[in-house]
Amino acid sequence: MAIERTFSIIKPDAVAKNHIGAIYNRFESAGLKIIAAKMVHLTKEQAEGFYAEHSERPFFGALVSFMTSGPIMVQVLEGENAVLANREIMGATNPAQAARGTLRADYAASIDENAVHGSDALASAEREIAYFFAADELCPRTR
Ligand code: RTP
Ligand code: MG
Repeated sequence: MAIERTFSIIKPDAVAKNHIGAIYNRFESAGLKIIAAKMVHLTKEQAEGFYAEHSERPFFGALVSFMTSGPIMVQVLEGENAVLANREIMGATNPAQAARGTLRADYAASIDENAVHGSDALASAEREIAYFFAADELCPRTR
């Protein structure tokens, strides 16, 4: 098993509903370690840059508007197969299709306001981590 790092966001809906602690508990219970974290309120430019791959999609404007509607928590998770492990903890993009016990089944109201983001591959994880964190802000565990 490979130790990986992935990038995670607790989106404005879940922050507003006070679910930060419950969501961190899911990560830690699954063996993922939080090695960097901060709260930020994205500007329009920051949200557009982060989701640039979706800029031609019909939902892009709504996505940017939602992601700038309030503060978010951004974090780096480290652990065995962290990219896929976090995607499994999150559940499907549309909470109506998310498996029972996943974050989106439990905390997301709709496909537009779906509680969490997680990198979908190692390459996007590297890019997304670097978008929000300087290298010296990561605190790998030594114990
Ligand atoms: P995320 O990037 O936020 O972790 O979500 P994801 O990989 O599961 O989904 P992705 O395809 O990357 O889409 C990014 C976000 O855009 C919104 N979306 N809306 N209305 C729609 O059809 C639609 N499709 C996607 C969702 O908020 C999704 O999380
Ligand atoms: Mg995605």
